[in-house]
Amino acid sequence: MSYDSDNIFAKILRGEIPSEKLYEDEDTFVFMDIMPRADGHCLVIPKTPARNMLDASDEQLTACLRTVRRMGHALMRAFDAGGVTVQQFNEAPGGQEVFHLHYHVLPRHEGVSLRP
Ligand code: DGP
Repeated sequence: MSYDSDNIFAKILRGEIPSEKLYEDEDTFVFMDIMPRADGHCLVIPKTPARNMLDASDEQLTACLRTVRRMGHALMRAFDAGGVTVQQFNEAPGGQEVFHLHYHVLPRHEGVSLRP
């Protein structure tokens, strides 16, 4: 499967549609999920094209996971959370809806379920 640069996250990266930015560095961009399943639910994406994890380079995966870890620490502090859930989906049968690699980062509290 190939990368389609018309996907929503590519448009967010190009500034064509707005997003609530939390963080960025040279390689990655982080913004709030439009349908949050927990307070603080954000998405970490690479700035360069990758359809999903199966299509990504080692460098893209390393950069994303470094930022995922950074956001995990920051969100735990900001939301006084006890843990963090990281989710990532590959291709439609795997649950992927937007075809630009992304990691969901969700702060979690004891006894609190994710919203549907
Ligand atoms: P998935 O590919 O299954 O991980 O789902 C895509 C996620 O992206 C879903 O949690 C909702 C979020 N999303 C979809 N469109 C937008 C958008 O335009 N802006 C933002 N911030 N998030 C979006």
